[in-house]
Amino acid sequence: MKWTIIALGAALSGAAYAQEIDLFAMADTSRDERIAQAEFADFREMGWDYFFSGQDSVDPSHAPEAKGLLAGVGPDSAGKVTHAAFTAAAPALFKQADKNGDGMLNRAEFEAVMPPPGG
Ligand SMILES: [Ca+2]
Repeated sequence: MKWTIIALGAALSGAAYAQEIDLFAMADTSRDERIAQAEFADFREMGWDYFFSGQDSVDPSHAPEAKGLLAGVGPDSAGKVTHAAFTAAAPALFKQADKNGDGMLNRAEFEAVMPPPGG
């Protein structure tokens, strides 16, 4: 798990050596070539753990490397994104990403919201 989180963080932050990391494959823990809502939620939590391990809230303006991960999560009155709000946003973000409405994300749907590094 630790190395998965490190690789994920590298990929999400666009590190040069992460160009070949397949985020879809990382998120697809059941290896069925589609992302269930629970897999999507787990993947997001891994991202939070990588960037903000142990933090209850973050200031998005101080975390440009995690911009994609925090997209779609509204900040609180202090301008911070809380972990609770981040987690709570997952079902709605999943639904938005599920363009064909089949309850799963295929590769194209997933990569539209979690673009591969450099892609
Ligand atoms: Ca779908």
